[in-house]
Amino acid sequence: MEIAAADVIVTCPGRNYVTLRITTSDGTTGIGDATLNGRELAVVAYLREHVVPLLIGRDSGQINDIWQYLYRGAYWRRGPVTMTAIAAVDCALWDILGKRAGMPVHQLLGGKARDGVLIYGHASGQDVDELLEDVASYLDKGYQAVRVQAAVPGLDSTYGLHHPGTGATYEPADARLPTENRWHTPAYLDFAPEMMRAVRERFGYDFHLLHDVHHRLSPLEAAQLGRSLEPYRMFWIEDPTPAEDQEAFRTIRQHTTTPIAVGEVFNTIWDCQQLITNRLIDYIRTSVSHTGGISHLRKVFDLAALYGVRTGSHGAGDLSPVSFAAALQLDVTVPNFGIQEYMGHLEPASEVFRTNYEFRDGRMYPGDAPGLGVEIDEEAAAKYPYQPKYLPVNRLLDGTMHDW
Ligand code: GCO
Ligand code: MG
Repeated sequence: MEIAAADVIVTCPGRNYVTLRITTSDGTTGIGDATLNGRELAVVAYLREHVVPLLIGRDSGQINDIWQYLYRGAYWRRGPVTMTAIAAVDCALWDILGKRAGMPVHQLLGGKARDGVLIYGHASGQDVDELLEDVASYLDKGYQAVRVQAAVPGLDSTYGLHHPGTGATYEPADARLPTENRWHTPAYLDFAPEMMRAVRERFGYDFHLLHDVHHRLSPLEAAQLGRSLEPYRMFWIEDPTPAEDQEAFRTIRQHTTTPIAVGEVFNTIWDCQQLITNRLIDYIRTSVSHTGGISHLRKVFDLAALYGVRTGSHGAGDLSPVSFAAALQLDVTVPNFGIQEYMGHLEPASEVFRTNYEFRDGRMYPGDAPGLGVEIDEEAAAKYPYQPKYLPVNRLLDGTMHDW
């Protein structure tokens, strides 16, 4: 069925989201998430100016060819803007295919390999006591896996904590211009094992414990961290060092048995090829919306399966409900599924995006609606106009720019 129109919808129900909606000549619509946190309008322009004109008149069922056309045809390959735009097209086309077939996308991918997917929630606190209360609330809700972050004593601010008053989730893109944070690795390396000890002492070992380091350490520091956390049996530590230096993970690997997860900033299979084929990581965190859509992420996951690496996709609140629904469709089908991040979405996102996934006993179930199982309400979206917002930046105590 021919593609008749493609529209880019920008909205800010709690935070900014960019959604591509493709319409075929019989009126079927499909949507894909095109949100790139802090650089949203770059993807909007890429889609409107350089992708939409190429889609009109193409057969919406030729998902593979359209993917290759946009990837190879651009000549300038890869990169977050290009790959987020391609991802949005890919997801929207899978959505259309599912609706036309009357089947959920997971059925088109060969069917479910499990009923629901294990998710992890985000507990945090301004101090350890507050963190412990938050962990308790996740366990009470039935979560079987919890990521923990707490303010590092002596530092003014720490990434990944709930902002007071925003409810269940935090929002890193919090200001009109980037907030400046300060970082001191020694303070963090002292504190992290204390935090994990407190969590395990209070709640025991009968749930999965995760932690995000957000690219802030050197390989040796990361190795030290991994070792110091071994007694607390982490499910993973995430992004211990800057992800683009794939060889660095060999050093971490040689010194610790704490599992490593990496990849939320990767856009293609090439970005993680060495990490996977050299077995330098345990979980690959590439996402549907930043890694070229369902079609490309599936290839990443298949490569990972060959090397015993499991999936653990990024699912922060800046990946829209469209992205999360698409992630679930793929997660339920892959043999090497590990875990899926779920941060939830700030209200009023649920007014704009109608989802049909369901949380039960620590797992998320994608539902059986045709396509991706998520719809956007354009009238509701129009009530929440785009608000320019940036991610923070981070400096060492002497002012040197650092990873945030
Ligand atoms: C995570 C991530 C996020 C990112 C955010 C950037 O593990 O959930 O690190 O918090 O920083 O998605 O836009
Ligand atoms: Mg992360």
